[in-house]
Amino acid sequence: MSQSIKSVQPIKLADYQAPGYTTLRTDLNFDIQDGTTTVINTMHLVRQSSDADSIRFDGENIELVRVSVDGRVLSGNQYQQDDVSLRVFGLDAAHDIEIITRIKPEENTALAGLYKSSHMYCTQCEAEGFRTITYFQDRPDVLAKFSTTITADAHRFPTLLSNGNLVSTQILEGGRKSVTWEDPFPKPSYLFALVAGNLDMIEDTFTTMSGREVTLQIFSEAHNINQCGYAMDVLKRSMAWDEARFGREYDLDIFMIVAVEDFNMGAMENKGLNIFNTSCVLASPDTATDAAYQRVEAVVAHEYFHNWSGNRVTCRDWFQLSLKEGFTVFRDAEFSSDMNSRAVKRIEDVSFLRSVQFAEDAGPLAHAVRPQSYLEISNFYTTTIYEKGAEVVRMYQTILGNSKFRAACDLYFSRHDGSAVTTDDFAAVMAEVGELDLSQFKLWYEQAGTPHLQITEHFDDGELMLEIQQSCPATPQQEDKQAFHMPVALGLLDAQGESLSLYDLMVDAPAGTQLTDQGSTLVVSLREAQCTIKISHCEEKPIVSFLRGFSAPVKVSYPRPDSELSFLAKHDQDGFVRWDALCSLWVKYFEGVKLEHVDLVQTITDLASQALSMEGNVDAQLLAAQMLVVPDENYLFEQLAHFEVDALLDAREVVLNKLAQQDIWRPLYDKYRTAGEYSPNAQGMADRALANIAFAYEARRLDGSALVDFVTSHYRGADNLTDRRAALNVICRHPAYDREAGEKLMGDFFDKWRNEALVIDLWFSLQAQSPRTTVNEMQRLEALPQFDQNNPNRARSLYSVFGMLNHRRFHAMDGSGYSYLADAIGQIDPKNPQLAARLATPLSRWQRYDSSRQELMRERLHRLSQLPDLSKDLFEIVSKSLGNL
Ligand code: B3K
Ligand code: ZN
Repeated sequence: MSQSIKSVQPIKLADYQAPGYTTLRTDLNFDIQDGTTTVINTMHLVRQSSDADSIRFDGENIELVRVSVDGRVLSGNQYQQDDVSLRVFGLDAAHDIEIITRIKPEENTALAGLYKSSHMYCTQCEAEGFRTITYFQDRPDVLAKFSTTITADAHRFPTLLSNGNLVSTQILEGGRKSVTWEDPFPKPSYLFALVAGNLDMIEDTFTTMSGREVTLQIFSEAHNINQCGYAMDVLKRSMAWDEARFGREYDLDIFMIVAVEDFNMGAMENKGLNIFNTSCVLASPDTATDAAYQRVEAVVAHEYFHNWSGNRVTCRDWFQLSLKEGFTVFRDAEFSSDMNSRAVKRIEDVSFLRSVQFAEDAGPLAHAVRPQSYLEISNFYTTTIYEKGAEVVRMYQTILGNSKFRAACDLYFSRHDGSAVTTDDFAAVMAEVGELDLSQFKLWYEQAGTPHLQITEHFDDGELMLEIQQSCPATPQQEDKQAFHMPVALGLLDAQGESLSLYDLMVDAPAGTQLTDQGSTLVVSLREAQCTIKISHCEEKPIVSFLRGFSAPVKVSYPRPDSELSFLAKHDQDGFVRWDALCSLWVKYFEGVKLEHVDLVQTITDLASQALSMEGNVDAQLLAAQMLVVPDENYLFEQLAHFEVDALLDAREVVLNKLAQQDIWRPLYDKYRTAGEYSPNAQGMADRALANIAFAYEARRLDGSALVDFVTSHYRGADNLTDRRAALNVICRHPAYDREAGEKLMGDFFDKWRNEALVIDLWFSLQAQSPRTTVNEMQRLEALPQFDQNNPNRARSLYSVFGMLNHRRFHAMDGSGYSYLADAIGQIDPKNPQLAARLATPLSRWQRYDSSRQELMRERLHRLSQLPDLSKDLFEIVSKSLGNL
C-alpha cells in the first residue's frame, strides 16, 4: 500500500464549513481535439464571509495552463498548487477568475469526469468528477449559473450537448462546429454534463400542468435508437405522475437523455441532460427481460424526479446524500407501485432490503444514513443511503399520514428551492407540518444497524396483550444505541381470515398511535425500548398481522404457531404480510425446525392450483408469482441464524426437486404461456412470471430428450427475452441437460445477438451464476474476445454475478472462488477504482460465513490491501472490511 493512501485523512461531517467565497457564474469553453481537450473556465466569484481573502479550487489530474484574476495573468508565486487543489490569495469582494487547463479524456479509464465511451465524449461528475475537468469549487453548496461552449470536429461530433437551453450554433472554418448552452438555474458542479458524439435521436413533447410545451429528446448511437421508445413512454408518464402526486412541474424547455455504453452506475440526473447506462434506458422485447423493462421504468423515473429532489433542492455536503437519494428512491418506488402492483413492488423492495441492506448493516461496512466520515464519497452510494434512506422517508409518510406528508414535501420544495440543505431541514418541515416532535426520529439518520423487535403475545379473557421490545446491535464505532421512534402497523384477523375493525375494540397503545385502512390497521407509535399494547373486548383470540406494509425497516422475532403463519399467508389483506408469513415458514424450514401442521410443499402446490384461476387478476397473479418461489440464497443467508453454504444449497435443491414432482406445473405452464403479442405491461409480465415459474419447476422433473424438447420448444416459441432467458437458465443450471444440445442453443443465442451488448451481458451472466460454472470455466469466458474488463456492464456480468449469485463456486472450500474475484479486483483497480471497490462487496460480507471461509475471505482481502498503489476507493473498502480503519 502506498504511503500516500495511508496518510489520507477522512473527511468529517463535524468539520463542515461554509465556503468563504462562492462562484455565482461560470462560462466554460471546451475545445475538443483528438487526445487533448482544452478547457477555459471563467468564473465570477463573490465573497461570502467578511474575513475571507483567499479561495481554494479543487482540481485533480489536470494540467494547469494559466490563471488570471480580473484579466491579469498570475505568475507562479501568486497562487499555490498541489495534487488536489489550487489556491489564489489576496482577494477582494468580487472577482472574475479565468483558469485554462488541459485534460486527456481518451486516457480516462476511471469513467469519472470527461471521458470517451465508444466514439463519444461524455461526463460523469457526481460526486467529485468535475474537479478532473477544471479547477472549481467542486462542492454541492456552491451553486453557479453555467454556460457551456463546445467546439469539436463537425463531421465526427455533430451532436454537442450540455445543460439548459441551446443558445447558439456556429459552423467554423476547418470543419469544426461550436455550440453554446445556457442553463438558467444555478446548480452545483456535480450536475454539469457534456456530450459530444454522432448520435441519433428520438423526439416527443410533454405539455406541463401550466401549459408549457417541453421538448423531450433521447439520444443514442444509431444502432440503439430503435430501443429508446419505451424510455420515452416512461419519461412522459413520470412527468405526469410527478405533477399529479407531488405537484412538481418540469422547469426547462427541453429534457434530454443520452445512452452511453461505458458507465459506472445506472444513470445520472444532470440538469436537463440525464446520462444513462444503456442498460437503464434501452428496451425491446428481444433485448430486455421484464425485469430490465422494470428497471428502465424505475431509473428513468428516478433520474427525472431528481430534477426537484436533488437538483432544485440539493445537498449541502455529501454527508446529506440520502436527502436526495433516499427521497428519490421513495418517489420512484411510489411511481412503480402506481404503475404496477403496489404489494408486489413492496415485496420486491423488502426482499432486496433484507438480502442486501441488512447484510451491509450487519457487516464491517455498516454506516448511518447520514454518515459521520468517509475517505472516498464514491463508496457511500450504498443500499443504506439509498434503500434504507427511502425507508426513512416512507416512515415519515406513515407517521404524518398521506396528506400532511404531501403538504410537508410542498413546504420543503418551496422553502428550500434553489438552495443546498441538510437532512435536518427535511426533518424540520415534517415536524412543522405534522406538528410533531421528531427529534428522536432523527436517530434513523445517526445510528447504523438494523433494529430488532422482539414480540411477546398473551391472550386472556378477551384481552390481547402485545409486548414489543426493541434493540439495535452494535456497529463499527457505535457501541450503544438509543431506542428508535418508528411506526409499527398491525391488524387483527378473525378465525375466518376477516380483518377485525379496531373501532369496535378497546385499544390501549402509546400516544401517537393511529388507526388507518378504515379501522383495520393500527399504526403504533413506538418510541420506548419496550411497550405494551392492549386490545380488549375480543370475542376470540385474534391472529395478529404484524408490521403491515413493512412499516419500519426492522428485523422481527415473533414466536408463534406455524399454523398462524400459514393462516396469514392465506388470508391477510396485506400482500406483504402474506408473503412475509410464508418466508418465515421457509426460514424455519431451512433452519431445520420441523413445522407443525404445515406442509410447505402442499402450501405451494395449493397456491399454484389457485393461480390457475387468477387469469386477468394482475395483482393476484403477481403476488402468487412471488409466493411460488422458494426464497433465494442471499435472502436465506441474511435470515438464518446459522447455516453452512453447501448444506443450505443442497437443502434448497432437495425441496425444489420435491416441489417439482407435483403435477400442477404443466397445467399452470399451459395456462399462462402467452400466445398473444408481447407487451411489457403488468398483465403480460404477470402471465410470463407464472408461466416461467411453472416452466422451471416442470423442467426440473424431466431429463433426457423430454427435457431437451421441452426447453427447446419454450425457447423456439419465445418472442421475447424473458422467455428465452428462462430456457437458457435451465440449460445453464440443470445437472441432467444434454451438454451438446445445451451448448448448441447457447451458441445459437450468442450468434444471433452478438451485436446487442446487453443481450451478450445476459449470456455471460447466466453462465457466471450457474453452479456448473467453475473458476476454470470463468477463466475461459474471460478469455473470449467479447469479454472486456474495461466495460463496467460486461465486467459486472461476470465478476459481480459470480460473487453475488454463484454461491457454490464462489464459496468453494479451497478458496479458489475468492482468489478469482480478488485477482479481478486487483486488475481493475488501477484502471477504474469505483468499479473495483464495488466488486469487492461479496468479500466484505465475510462475517456471514463459517470460520474456515471467514479466514479465506479475510486472507484475500488482506492480500488486496497489500497491493502497491491501491486506490483510495478500494483501500477504504478493504481496510474497513478487515476492521483496520
Ligand atoms: N446520482 C447518481 C449516482 C451518482 C454516483 C456517483 N458515484 C444516480 C442516482 O442515484 O440517481
Ligand atoms: Zn438518485
